[in-house]
Amino acid sequence: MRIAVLGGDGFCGWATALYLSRKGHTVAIIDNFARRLWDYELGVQTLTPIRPLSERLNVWQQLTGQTIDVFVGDVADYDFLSSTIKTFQPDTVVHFAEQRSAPYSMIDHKHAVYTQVNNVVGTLNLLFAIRELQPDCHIVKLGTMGEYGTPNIDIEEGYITIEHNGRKDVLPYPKQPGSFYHLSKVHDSHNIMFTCKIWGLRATDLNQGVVYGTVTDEVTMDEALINRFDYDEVFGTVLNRFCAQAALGFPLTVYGRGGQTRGFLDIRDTVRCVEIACLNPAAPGEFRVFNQFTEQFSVLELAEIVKTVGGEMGLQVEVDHLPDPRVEAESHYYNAKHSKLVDLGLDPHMLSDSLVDSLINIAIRYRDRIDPAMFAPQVNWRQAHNERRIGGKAKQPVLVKETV
Ligand code: NAD
Ligand code: USQ
Repeated sequence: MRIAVLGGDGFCGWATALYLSRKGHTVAIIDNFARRLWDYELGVQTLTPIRPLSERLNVWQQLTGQTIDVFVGDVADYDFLSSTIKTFQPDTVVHFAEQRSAPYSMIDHKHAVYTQVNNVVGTLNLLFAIRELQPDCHIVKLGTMGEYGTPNIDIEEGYITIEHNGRKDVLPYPKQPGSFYHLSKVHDSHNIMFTCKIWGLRATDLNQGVVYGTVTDEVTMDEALINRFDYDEVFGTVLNRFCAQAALGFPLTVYGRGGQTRGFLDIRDTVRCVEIACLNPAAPGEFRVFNQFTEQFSVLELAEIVKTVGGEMGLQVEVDHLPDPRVEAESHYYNAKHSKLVDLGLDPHMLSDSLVDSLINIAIRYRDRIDPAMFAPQVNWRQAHNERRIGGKAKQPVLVKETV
């Protein structure tokens, strides 16, 4: 297949592009390096030293003989995106190219607006470009489990059957997102569903849980291919952060009571799930939703697991409870269905098999690069305007898009 990976320089996109290339697909990466700029803006860096994209791809070609085309530009720029689609003519587009941090979207007004414009306009552009230039192309879009929030009933895969006043229908599952970022994903889902209905586009929304780890078979082929491992308070996800904290002997930053429960998956399952979606495309006019995670844990359960396993490895791990900077339920019912990808062939990796090699050992290996100032949460959902403190000084983040 000809597969365009939008956001292919990012964490999920890089691992996916290499995986699909190694499987023999013709892959193109489309990215504007916004993610690298957000690191500069916030004064943070990935734990692992990632190389420039051109260097990564040269090494990939030398190792495998496979070429991955690159189109550098902004998906939210319609002329750029449509000319890229016209040139590459993909059978499938995998769309990762969004601002994906909930805390980033909650910094202040500018960051909320930027997140929603970047994400919603980028996806709208893709829908229009596919309709105009490549209408049979299958869109595989990265959504999030956070679109559903934490309702007090079971979470279904995209749709729920409702009986009301004696009548019955299958309706989109209700959405209760918890940040301006998560809201952008809901807006995307509605736009994609609408265009499948009116134009007959074919799309799969992968409502992905929190991804952990950094190791895939491809990125370990050479140090130059290493993937991101974010641990800072804005882009670092909870398990990566706990492992970086454990590696440095800092208490684990559990927000509130830690009863917040989420779906999680290994990065190796992300790439496999995307492959499964590509190989089993939605039908024309179909808007399909898969819940993409493998296990669910509460934040406190994760902290206890890291404490136990870290302790067995000789690390001193303590668990701290900080006031929750987010507005979220700190204990709640959570039971989300996730059988559709398994039915199509996903053989999940379990955290118990990944924690040491894909997380704790990586954190230990690069622990000299860890800056503990990045551990404290500084973006508070209750404030409309947040200042972040870097190196002891208050710093008002400057939106990179405005300064570049
Ligand atoms: P990431 O920030 O590492 O990668 C996103 C990539 O998209 C970056 O390389 C960035 O430069 C690029 N990008 C962003 N906006 C762009 C634009 N307008 N034009 C061109 N390129 C642009 O994020 P990630 O962790 O790889 O997440 C990828 C996708 O998966 C996101 O849509 C995210 O919402 C979703 N997702 C991620 C997780 C997770 O835990 N990482 C979980 C669920 C869903
Ligand atoms: N948390 C802590 N301590 C920390 C960091 C986080 O207790 O140091 C808690 C948060 O309060 C939250 C939970 O851990 O309850 C998850 O937070 P997270 O930062 O790991 O993940 P989240 O903000 O939900 O976002 C991440 C990705 C996002 C993706 C989402 C999937 O950044 O792109 O959409 O996971 S989901 O959570 O299913 O919506």
